[in-house]
Amino acid sequence: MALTKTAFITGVTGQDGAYLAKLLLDKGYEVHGGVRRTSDLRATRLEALGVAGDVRLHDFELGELNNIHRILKKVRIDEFYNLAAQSFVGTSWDLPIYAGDINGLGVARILDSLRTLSPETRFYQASSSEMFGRAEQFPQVETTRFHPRSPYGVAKVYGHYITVNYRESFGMHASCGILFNHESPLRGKEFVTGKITLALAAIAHGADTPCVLGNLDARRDWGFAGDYVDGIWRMLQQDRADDYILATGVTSSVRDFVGYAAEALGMDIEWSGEGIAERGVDRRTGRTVVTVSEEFFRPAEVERLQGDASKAHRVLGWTPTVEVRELAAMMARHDYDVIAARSGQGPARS
Ligand code: NAP
Ligand code: F7E
Repeated sequence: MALTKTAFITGVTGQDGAYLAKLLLDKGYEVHGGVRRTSDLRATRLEALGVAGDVRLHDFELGELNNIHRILKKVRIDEFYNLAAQSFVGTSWDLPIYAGDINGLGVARILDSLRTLSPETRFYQASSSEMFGRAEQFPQVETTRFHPRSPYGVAKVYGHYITVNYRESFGMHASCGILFNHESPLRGKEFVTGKITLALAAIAHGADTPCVLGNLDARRDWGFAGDYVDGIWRMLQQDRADDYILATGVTSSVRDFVGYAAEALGMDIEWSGEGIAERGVDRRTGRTVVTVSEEFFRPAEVERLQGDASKAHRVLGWTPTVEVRELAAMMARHDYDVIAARSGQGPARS
């Protein structure tokens, strides 16, 4: 009989942390997770997936080396997944030093602690397509040159290369997943997809406040978080550690995503105007659904991302199962149903 494997997830209260915890529990792992004392979400997403009582939670702040040491001395860990980060790109311009500390140096803290206290533990680092930034190659592959455009992206490049360096220097089983945007009903509402689906769902329920957005032309390769955590797990099951892109290969604009979410809620958006004068109106009701404000533009933008996950398909046998239109509909209907449940109404129309 196979022994139960033990996993530790930093960022277990986040979107990916919750999906990964569920996946590992379903596979029979003993799952431990790090939670910030300051976290007011604590187990909300774990509760949404029905696994809150099954994850062993530990106080964990990635800025504190002693927190990592304490965990490694207390728990024998087979697989360590580092998902914790200051993950919202927009905020990283306000917190550049913090983003560097947590997203960059935090990775070095874990790797060096593992090297000293638990060198056999397999390690996963949550690298990001934001590292490609102003990409010169389409679609992006693992070897595409990085040109990050935000303090978040710069810090993730450090986290990426320190992981590669510990693998090459000390033979550690340390892998990086370069993940393109992945979303779900559990996505934070500060990210553009969650912001759009919540605002449109509220409008479908009669709210008269439009969704105010920034750059509608930005293009992203959006996939479903549930698919991506399966790819993450597969990376740590390989004999040899390596780096892999996870992406759908399809790029869509923010404007496209609005259209897909609107369609799922029975709206039909007509766009008019340009720049900050652009707006989206629902043809069926004449209501303004989207307006644009400079407030949501970034000091430097990543205009377009599109990933090539051929290596993950070939080596890991990984394929995404949810395309962007379906993803937008899943999120919009979920938000519609949550609002309906709060106000005692029925479920979303299809
Ligand atoms: P998320 O929902 O924002 O979750 C981030 C997690 O990190 C939360 O659990 C948060 O805890 C925790 N955290 C933040 N600062 C911390 C600190 N100083 N110490 C300990 N924990 C801390 O992010 P996600 O979407 O699940 O993403 C997971 C990881 O993948 C992140 O590293 C992100 O940068 C990376 N990534 C995400 C995407 C994507 O599209 N989702 C794509 C590429 C890479 P609280 O609950 O206390 O805030
Ligand atoms: O922005 C544009 C914005 O904040 C997407 C994180 O998970 O994925 C995520 O980072 C695009 C950008 O995600 C609004 O300018 C327009 O071009 O949803 P986002 P992100 O910055 O791509 C990567 C891979 C990560 O690693 C990160 O952790 O949408 N946009 N208007 C807007 N974005 C926001 N948030 N709000 C707007 O109103």
